Amino acid sequence: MTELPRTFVLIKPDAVRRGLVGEVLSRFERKGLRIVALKQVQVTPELADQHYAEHVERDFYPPLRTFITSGPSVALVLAGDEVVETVRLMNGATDGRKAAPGTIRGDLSLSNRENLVHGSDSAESAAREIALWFPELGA
Ligand code: RTP
Ligand code: MG
Repeated sequence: MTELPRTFVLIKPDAVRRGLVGEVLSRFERKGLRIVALKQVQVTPELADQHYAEHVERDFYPPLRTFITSGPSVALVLAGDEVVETVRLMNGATDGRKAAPGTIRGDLSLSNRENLVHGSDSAESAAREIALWFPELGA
């Protein structure tokens, strides 16, 4: 039997501050996705730089780094059929002001930066991010 695909999700510091961890987790659970791993993490600037390697040279990166290290986050690995695509659909567009109603960002965020959740954007990104955030899970 082949294993279900996995993705990496970060529930960002704004969601933790606003008491929305349960709301976000509940949406993924009710969808039928399985929580493979979950932990609270204080993101360091070094981990932020590794996670957002594709963005470190961008103008928006310095404030993004300040935000993502501003308090605890909750990191998780989810498994399910087409989980990478499903989580991206459920998260919604990057900018909460433009994200569709019914999505996590569309329902709960009004910000382009403080947008509550991260989801890996491809199977390759998921593999890289799971190895970075959950080395204890092994290869
Ligand atoms: P994520 O990586 O967090 O799942 O979000 P995404 O794919 O929808 O967006 P991405 O382009 O990868 O951007 C990563 C995160 O950077 C912040 N951001 N700020 N112009 C800005 O101020 C700006 N653009 C992006 C957001 O927190 C975004 O989720
Ligand atoms: Mg992204």
